[in-house]
Amino acid sequence: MIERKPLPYRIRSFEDYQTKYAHSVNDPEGFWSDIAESFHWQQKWDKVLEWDFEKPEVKWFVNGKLNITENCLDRHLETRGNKIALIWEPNDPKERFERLTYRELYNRVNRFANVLKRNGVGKGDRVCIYMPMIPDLTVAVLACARIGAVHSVVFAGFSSHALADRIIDAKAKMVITSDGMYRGAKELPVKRIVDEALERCDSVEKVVVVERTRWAVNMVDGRDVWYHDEVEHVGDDCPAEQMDSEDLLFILYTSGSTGRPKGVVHTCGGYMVYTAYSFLNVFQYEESDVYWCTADVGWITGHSYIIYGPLLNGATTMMFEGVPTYPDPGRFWQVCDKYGVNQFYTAPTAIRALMAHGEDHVYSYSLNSLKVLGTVGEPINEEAWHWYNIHVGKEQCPIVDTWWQTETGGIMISALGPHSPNKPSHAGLPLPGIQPALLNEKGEEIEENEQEGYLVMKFPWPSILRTTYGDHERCRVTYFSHYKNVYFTGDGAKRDKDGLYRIIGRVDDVINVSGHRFGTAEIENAINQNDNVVESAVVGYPHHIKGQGIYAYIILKDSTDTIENLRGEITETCVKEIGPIAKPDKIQFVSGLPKTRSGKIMRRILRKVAEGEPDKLGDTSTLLDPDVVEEIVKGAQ
Ligand code: 7RM
Repeated sequence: MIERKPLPYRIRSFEDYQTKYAHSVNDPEGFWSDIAESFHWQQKWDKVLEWDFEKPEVKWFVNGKLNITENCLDRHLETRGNKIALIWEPNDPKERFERLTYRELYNRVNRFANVLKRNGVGKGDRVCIYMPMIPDLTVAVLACARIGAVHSVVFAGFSSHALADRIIDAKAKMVITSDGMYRGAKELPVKRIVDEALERCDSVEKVVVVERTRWAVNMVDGRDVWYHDEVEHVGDDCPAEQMDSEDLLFILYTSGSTGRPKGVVHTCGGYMVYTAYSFLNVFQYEESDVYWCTADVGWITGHSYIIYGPLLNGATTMMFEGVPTYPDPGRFWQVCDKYGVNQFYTAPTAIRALMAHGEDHVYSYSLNSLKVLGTVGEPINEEAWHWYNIHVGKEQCPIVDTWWQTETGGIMISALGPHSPNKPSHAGLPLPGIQPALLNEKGEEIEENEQEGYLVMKFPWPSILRTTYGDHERCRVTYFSHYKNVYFTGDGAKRDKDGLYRIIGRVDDVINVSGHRFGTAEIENAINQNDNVVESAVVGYPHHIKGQGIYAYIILKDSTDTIENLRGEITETCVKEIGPIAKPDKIQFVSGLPKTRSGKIMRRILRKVAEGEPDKLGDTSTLLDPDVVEEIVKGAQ
């Protein structure tokens, strides 16, 4: 067997971390070019970095040519051809699981890529992928990357309306989907949702349908094709398209503080280098390990740490179709034992949900294979951190609390396995190459520790977003205009005496429900679609499982319907406009909203009421109608 080269970017100790961190700040270009050298480039870059946060414009590995799938697949064939690349665990534990070697995955990606071409997709075309967590989802993503098509994966929990919005914004030429899907005890008519969405989408010419549930579905003549029919007509090999380092790799929609989700754009070279580097170091993956991230590929975590990061390192990565509590709350741990999982990466909301079911479900399994535990998506409270550490990790596994965003492409602040400090509820230190800072209200940097401020990044890293699709100005305004010459994260954070970061949460109108981001304006828009609604205001409030819950204050039109009916109708409107994940947890009908004289809703007041602290409303003297506050406090749930 040909020897597998040790990866040059592995960090092996805290001392190593400190040396590399210093190097990354003193000579960022030298630091990143050393790492980038270990990938396969069809043509080397001329320049490591060009950047200007004013415009904003960031270019990494300028004029470098590559294809990320050659780095995920082709280059492993010689040394890892028979190694398992992907393990798939179905929703139903009684259904057969799947394992694909690197060679098998390579073959499937090539054939899928040829099906895309056969159906008119080429370099630069946008392809929307709306699918359950099955191996073909990963194959479809990589097939797009293989031919240079830009993938836009939409989480299959989004409604047909939300899907249509995303297809229209990206002007997608094709949709890849499945007949149906299973998720826990639920079944979802995926293809029907696509059909509904496409009533509004002119750009889509073809729909490729992958079989999952074998349900009868409607196939539109000339538009819809079955994958299993198409694949009969294509060859086994598909050459990897040559991509410029800065060509688009994918778009992923995420919510911001305005009503419309934005298409975060990532490009080929920088995203490849950063996801590979961060995966290896945060999880301290070793060659024969089995790694499992429980996220859905529909979110950035799935893109970077189910697909790209692991495969770039030749790792064995798992995909799980189901949910943590099906058929029982021991499912995660049963699956860990079944495959001997070494690194396990999940969300605090899942940990809290399982915590509520008690430790017995954990104790039924050995969990002896676990080495590193990870969390992502929201702050992890200390209670959940300790539960995870004691009952799952048996106090033997470092917990990597990974802070990052759709926009950052990869993990920014986190422990590196056991090699850097690990403290409950603290993400910890920045990875080498990442230069965070805290700013005060005036935008001045806070140099001291034990201080709190707005979290920003002072220097670009390879997987920083490049733009928001079709609207560069929006990217500039959202991330680069609040404070000069930095990237603004939208989060508040605190630094402890040792410089470890603790993320406090969003400082904008974004709420984080079970690790899913929503703009309050986005949910308000949905609620306002209901004919009975005059106006609404949405805020987040602390929720014991979801982290934050959705609290909606709603002004109704005169109606003969009962309040309970209206409550149900409005909830249904949210499901229709966004999806079941956007259902309000609490709805309070009010006669007015607290507004300033200029007509702005004072959310601070609504937040305090929702948090159950009506005695801490602060100054209400600038309100147009102070009486309305009294009514709201009285009517609060
Ligand atoms: C990866 C992801 C991003 C927002 C981010 C934070 C919050 C994420 C953590 C966290 C505290 C963490 N992308 N967030 N990770 N807060 N500790 N470890 O979640 O774009 O969907 O969300 O999530 O507020 O800005 S995301």
